Amino acid sequence: MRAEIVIDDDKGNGSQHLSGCERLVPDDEIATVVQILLERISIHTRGKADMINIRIDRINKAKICQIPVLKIESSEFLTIEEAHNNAVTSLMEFGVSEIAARKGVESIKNLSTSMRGGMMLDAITGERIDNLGERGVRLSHMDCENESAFLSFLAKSGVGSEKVRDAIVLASKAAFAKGYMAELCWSDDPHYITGYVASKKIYRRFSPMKQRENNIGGRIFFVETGADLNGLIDFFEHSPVLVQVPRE
Ligand code: WAQ
Ligand code: MG
Repeated sequence: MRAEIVIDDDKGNGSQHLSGCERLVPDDEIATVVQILLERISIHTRGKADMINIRIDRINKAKICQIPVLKIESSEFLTIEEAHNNAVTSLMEFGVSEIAARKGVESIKNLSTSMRGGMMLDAITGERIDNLGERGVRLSHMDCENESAFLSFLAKSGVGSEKVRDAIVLASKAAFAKGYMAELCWSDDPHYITGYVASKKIYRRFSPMKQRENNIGGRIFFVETGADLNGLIDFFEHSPVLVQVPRE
């Protein structure tokens, strides 16, 4: 089953989406995870939410794909500019052209308000290729296969928050898609300044990617030229995946 919680601060007309999270679990764990997600959301919003949506869907178990987690690396820089330049270098190492990588950074920097999803850019030209406007593409139907094994894998990699957990699950799912080349992200949370660049194999964290108190963040998915865009979006939005960590 898939349990999803979405919170809005405007009685649900959707314009001010605050946050959301989801889990893919067997039937008998639904009640427990809904409780966990509710607790998590009340910590995040400190009672600010006007509307909380809980949605539970049945997932066809046979359609669930088990995929490997990305390898985690972290690096810190003195300035945002230095972090951005190194993020661009990593994107180039992962097959993105310099022009496209720089356009990616600028596209997030130039947002006047955060999107709910991410933009898809051609990895060579840097042109935006989705037509999903201000919403962007939103990945869902993803979770880690084994929560405690996943958390100990994160701890061993020197990371640990819910934010990182979610970002690594998302980036690992994205990286498994046909036509995907790389991803660039930083958070819209005003207190969170670490971002990352991901490839098909690596999740590389960079800090600082933005100024503290800045509440604009975003995601860019760099796509191979000529990829099946609709297939890619369909995989992102609908294919259920569970992310596996290496065996001890
Ligand atoms: N699918 C696609 N894009 C999304 C999704 C989604 N499910 N959720 C958020 N986004 C986009 C959207 O444009 C947000 O504004 C932006 O990403 C940032 O979202 O290793 O917390 O949830 O220390 O604020 C990365 C670093 C944290 C973690 C990312 O993103 C680490 C984060 P946020
Ligand atoms: Mg956020």
